[in-house]
Amino acid sequence: MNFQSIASVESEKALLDLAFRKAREKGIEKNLKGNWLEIIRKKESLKIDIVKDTLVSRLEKIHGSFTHPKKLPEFYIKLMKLTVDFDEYKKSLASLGWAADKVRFFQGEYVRRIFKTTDRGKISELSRQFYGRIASVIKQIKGNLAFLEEARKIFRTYPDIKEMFTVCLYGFPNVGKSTLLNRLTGTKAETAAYAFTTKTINAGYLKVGDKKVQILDVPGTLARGERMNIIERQADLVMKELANMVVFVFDLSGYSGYSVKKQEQLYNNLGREKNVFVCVTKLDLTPPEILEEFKHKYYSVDELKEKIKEEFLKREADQPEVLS
Ligand SMILES: Nc1nc2c(ncn2[C@@H]2O[C@H](COP(=O)(O)OP(=O)(O)OP(=O)(O)O)[C@@H](O)[C@H]2O)c(=O)[nH]1
Ligand SMILES: [Mg+2]
Repeated sequence: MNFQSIASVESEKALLDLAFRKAREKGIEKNLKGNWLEIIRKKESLKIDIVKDTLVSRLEKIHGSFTHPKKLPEFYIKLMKLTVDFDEYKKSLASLGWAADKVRFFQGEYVRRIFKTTDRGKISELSRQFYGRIASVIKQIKGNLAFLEEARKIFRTYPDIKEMFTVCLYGFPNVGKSTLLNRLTGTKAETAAYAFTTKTINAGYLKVGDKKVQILDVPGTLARGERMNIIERQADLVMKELANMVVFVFDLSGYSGYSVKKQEQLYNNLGREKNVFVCVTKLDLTPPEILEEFKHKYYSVDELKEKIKEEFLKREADQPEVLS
């Protein structure tokens, strides 16, 4: 799923400016034939058509560049529900269709009325009315356009998650999850010495023969149940909904700011319905006596790599052969 190519959403003012400017520039048709009445009618209706075409095509383009919720995989719907007001999103998308229909309707209506009147002043009056009506329609979706532009910026941070064997790197903030992702997959996810560096999901891929395993680095979590913010909730979503294997990233060094005890509690609360493996980070910063105490309980990065491959191959072997 690619969320990078969604077109930017103009403000209502920019849309109207564009449509009216195009009508002014292109609506000057020189070779209109007929008597003065016919020429005025054609001129005004040409401008009205240009306004309609410009607005409808822009609105349709914006609508088309957002994937319709019905076509989205379940995981992305859940991610959207966490990160944007999903009902508002659906309403805003629908408002584009509503506005396009209204613009089409007024164009038909006013062109018809222009061609019915024989009064020059009335033709100008009808044109003005049309522009007023259109401006009012587009202004009514001002909030929806602004909402979609904000949603677009959030969607752009979504990773391109594929349906395949998936490992989730899970743990407290600042313990070294993104650093681990980079080491396992060669990705260049941002890392920094403070909590909540990762605000959305990073994806990397580990090669296993001619196949690949997807590794997702998620924001650090404080696992505070209902009090979790939307950044943390993404971690739970990936861990619970997507991961075939969870790697609990454990920092024994104390540099993350979270005690060993706290991290053990989080680990113990994970439940055993998931396949959870522990990987210890910052070995170079950890006192040897602590490493000694925990040495039978965790995997190093290299051991983890092998473990991931092993789990993936085990799972492949369990899958029934697909007959073609
Ligand atoms: N010395 C040392 N530093 C490490 C190691 N692993 C991670 N770090 C450092 O620890 C800090 C946190 O690492 P990140 O990978 O950003 O941690 P994170 O768990 O992704 O953090 P959030 O995204 O905030 O949840 C960074 O400054 C890293 O450079 C390691 O093995 N050794
Ligand atoms: Mg991170």
